[in-house]
Amino acid sequence: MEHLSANSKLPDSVTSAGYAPDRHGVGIVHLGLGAFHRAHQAWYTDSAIAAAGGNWRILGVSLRTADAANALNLQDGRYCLIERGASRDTAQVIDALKGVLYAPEQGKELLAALSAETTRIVSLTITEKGYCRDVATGGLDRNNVSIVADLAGEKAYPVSAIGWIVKGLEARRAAGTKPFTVLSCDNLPDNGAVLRRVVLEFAEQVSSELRSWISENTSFPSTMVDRITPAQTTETRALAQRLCGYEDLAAIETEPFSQWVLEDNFCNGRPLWEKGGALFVSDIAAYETMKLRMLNGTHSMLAYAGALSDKIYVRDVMADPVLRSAVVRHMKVASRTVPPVPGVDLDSYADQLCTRFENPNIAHATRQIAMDGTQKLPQRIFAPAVEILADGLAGLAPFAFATACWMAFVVRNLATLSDPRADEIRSAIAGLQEPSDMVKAFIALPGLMPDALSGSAEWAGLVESLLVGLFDKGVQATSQTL
Ligand code: CS2
Repeated sequence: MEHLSANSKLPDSVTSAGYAPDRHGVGIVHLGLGAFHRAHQAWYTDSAIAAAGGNWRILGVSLRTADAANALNLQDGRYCLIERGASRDTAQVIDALKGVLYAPEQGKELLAALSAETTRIVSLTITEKGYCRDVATGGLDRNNVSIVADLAGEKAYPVSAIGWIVKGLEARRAAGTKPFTVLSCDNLPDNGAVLRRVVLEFAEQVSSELRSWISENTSFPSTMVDRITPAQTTETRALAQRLCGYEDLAAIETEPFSQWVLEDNFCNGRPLWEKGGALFVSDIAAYETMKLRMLNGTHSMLAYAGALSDKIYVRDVMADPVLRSAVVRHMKVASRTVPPVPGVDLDSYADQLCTRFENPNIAHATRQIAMDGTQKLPQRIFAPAVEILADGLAGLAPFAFATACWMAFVVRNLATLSDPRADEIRSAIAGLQEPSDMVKAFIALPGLMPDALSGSAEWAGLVESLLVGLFDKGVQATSQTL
């Protein structure tokens, strides 16, 4: 079977944005070319170029594995994005991606791309752990192995995304080239400020002049990104083949819903993403809080509760009446911590989230969401729990339930845990038998929980009684005690 490429003749049922890709140069370098970027920012960029033109195609960068680069380069950067609604699938071929560099082997090319005057934005989807933050300070983690290696200049080129951004900006400063905007598209509150801080702290280690130059000339807008996008599977590829008639190793499936809210603070121009439906606002904090606490917080809770009760996908969790009511309960209490969001009714938002989670055609694995709990729970679960606690104890139980489910999941999956703090957790938990000791050990993990929770006897007691329930009676019975 022939693979998808620039020359492919697509069936009428497959759409494309309709511009001539070769007439548009690259303006964006994107670090972290996973499924999410291909379903989200690349799709918006495709619409923006089609509607308003501009040299805004994307050069993708894979920092860790070569698979996406190999697949996409074979296909001239093209891939099929399949929108899976509850009742129908639609396919679109995306032309925004010019090609992909595999950073560990193409350092020279990547540095050239980051230095090029034509590169005006460097965007990132590197997941929470990619920011290499120190859990205690929120600044750069100087003990992170990639950061240590990059600061010591051990290799010819950086390994971390942060190291690459600073290297690119350093080269631009030296050459007298305007900086690029650095655009975080990860699920972190105030993601622009988080990124700015780690970049500046890294740059300070290079020289304080570089730090000041970045601080004065580069912008780091915050963004809220949303589109549920499962990891690619063999079924995704088979579906793409059926819909577009070509083999597509880079195909992605996603839901119809999509949202992108950005601060309009770009130091070197930007695509007209609003033509693709993005929303530019002066302050995105409320949107971010809503999404992180109502969507992602509930996602984490249902991922652990679901994995503990052998539910493979989010939709399977939603099909279980007890777990579905836990989902509704969690969203409701989380919504109490969300400030007013312009034009959004939080009850309708919650209803819409349930429909999205129930989508029968989205196979979003609970185990995918369950990864990296130590990186996700602080902003999704612990931050709103602190606000609820400040108002009295009522309403705290759903957050304690989510936390206990995470702990039970970790205990059950200790040997295979996928989390950057897995080794530390294993040594803290190993050999413990009593739930009370486990809860103490989890709470004692440095920097994991805010002091208001780690110092609260009520919180520890609530989490412990729920953890005992999970071990003794299981997820459903314990959830029903809330
Ligand atoms: C999920 C998110 O894996 C996870 O942790 O909660 O990836 C979620 O699907 C997206 O943020 C939806 O926009």
